[in-house]
Amino acid sequence: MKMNSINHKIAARAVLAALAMTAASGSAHGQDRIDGYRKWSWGENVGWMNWRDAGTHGVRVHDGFLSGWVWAENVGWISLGDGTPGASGGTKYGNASGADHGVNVAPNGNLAGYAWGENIGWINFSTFTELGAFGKQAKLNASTRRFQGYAWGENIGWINLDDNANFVALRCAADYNDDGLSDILDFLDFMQDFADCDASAMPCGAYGFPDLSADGFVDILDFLDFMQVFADGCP
Ligand SMILES: [Ca+2]
Ligand SMILES: [Ca+2]
Repeated sequence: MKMNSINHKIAARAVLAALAMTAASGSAHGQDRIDGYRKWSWGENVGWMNWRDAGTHGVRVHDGFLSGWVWAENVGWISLGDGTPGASGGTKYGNASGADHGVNVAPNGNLAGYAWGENIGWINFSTFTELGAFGKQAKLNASTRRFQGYAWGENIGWINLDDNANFVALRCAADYNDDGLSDILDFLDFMQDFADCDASAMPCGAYGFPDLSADGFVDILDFLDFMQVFADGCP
């Protein structure tokens, strides 16, 4: 174990009391991946779209924006953003030019901005003006941890995030090893990555993201975050 990480851990313990409420509330998550079973949207003219399986380039949900690639079986790759938004101090995509395009997530969950399909052009996620009156704007529902509503592709029409059987949901954080179950193996696999990764860059370890708090190192706060999500379980 490196000295600086030991210092990190000592420092973390010192501030633990002050941060315990934050950790317990589960509000310190950095980024979420897409669930292994609930990863599909439907394009009326382009068929199924997989939000998850581009490996390390799969879709990620950050605080305030999305990143990564969707694979559409009939029209290829769609970029939701490169993960480094350039507007508002790096907290959102400006969408004023193609160089800083991407999908933003408002505090109320409404999506906005543009995705780019290599074969299909722009996809507009800012559908509140047209669909807000019906509650069908594209959005991320924080309570159900799934996407809902509709986006609009300039060349492909409506993209449906609203189907009740096939939709895109955030991975349950308690399922650390991503096998669809929340059980003791997740605890053990988290502990292994926790021990292996320390101050390493993410992804690290067998399952990639023991730095739940996304603060750049793996310490007691991540352990507490994981204990909380593990206790919360999966739906
Ligand atoms: Ca599991
Ligand atoms: Ca951390």
